Amino acid sequence: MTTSPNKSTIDRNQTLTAVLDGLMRRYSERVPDVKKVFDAMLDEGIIASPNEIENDHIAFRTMGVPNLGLASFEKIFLHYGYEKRDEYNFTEKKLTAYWYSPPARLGGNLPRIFASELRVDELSAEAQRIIHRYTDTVTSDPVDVLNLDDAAAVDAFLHQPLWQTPTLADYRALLAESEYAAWVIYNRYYLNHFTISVHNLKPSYNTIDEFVAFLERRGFRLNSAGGTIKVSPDGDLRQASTVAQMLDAEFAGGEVFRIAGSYVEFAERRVLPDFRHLPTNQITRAHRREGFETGNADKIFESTFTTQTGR
Ligand code: OOG
Ligand code: NI
Repeated sequence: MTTSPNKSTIDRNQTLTAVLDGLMRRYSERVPDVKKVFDAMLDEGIIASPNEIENDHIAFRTMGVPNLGLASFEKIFLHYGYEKRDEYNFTEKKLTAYWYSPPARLGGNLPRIFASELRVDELSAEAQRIIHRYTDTVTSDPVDVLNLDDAAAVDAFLHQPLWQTPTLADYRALLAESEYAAWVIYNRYYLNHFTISVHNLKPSYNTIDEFVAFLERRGFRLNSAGGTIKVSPDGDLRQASTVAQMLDAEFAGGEVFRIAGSYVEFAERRVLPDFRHLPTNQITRAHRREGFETGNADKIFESTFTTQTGR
């Protein structure tokens, strides 16, 4: 008996890698801070090439309506072998999120996925009407007719309009009630952020405090909601993020308005107490704090909110 992977597993690995590369490419084009962070890290001698950076996780936002939302979106990454893990609830923001662990078969160093969904039925009748005006044109789950083994098709799907371009009036009405709703109605499945694993950088930059100090010295504007560094109650997941890039967005009828796009996140996952005796060169992802933290995430969402972008 051989245990070598069958052809379809190899194909899926390649498709997943191509899909992730496509997401990163378009995201880097849209978010100048990505290159600016890489350039600052190169200039400081933290890295010799951006390829050395470990991507801790990527994040997506969805509208919780029939045929869309997490139930539809997650099918893409479950197909490539991601596994659905813990649920997180954000009562005030009316959001549900899950994280997905990457398939171990590729060495286990692929990004985790954090995906969230707006509980549209908890919004005001007016906001629900606005959202449904766009999303009701999606009358069957678009992922069901997508060939998930075709990387180019998946890449196109993730970057295509799922519904009509909103009017500026609708965008503003949503913004007043749910900044998340406004973000998704315009940005859809565009990558919301990627995340630099700070703990795997070289000493003097491998804690979030040191890395944030470096970013601030270099003039990056960081999300201050709940404090610049968000710390989980166990102390082992520490996160910070930039304030979202502003984009000149064209709305239906040609009106242009500056809106929040995507941002960059930084995460330090500390070694779990049981493994702190291990020598550094034996530490892998399995020895570090896993998953996410509701209290941290609640504030990181605000990286795209007017309270941060308008500071
Ligand atoms: C996600 C915010 C939460 C994290 O790492 O906890 C998050 C978002 O802004 O969509 O990224
Ligand atoms: Ni994140």
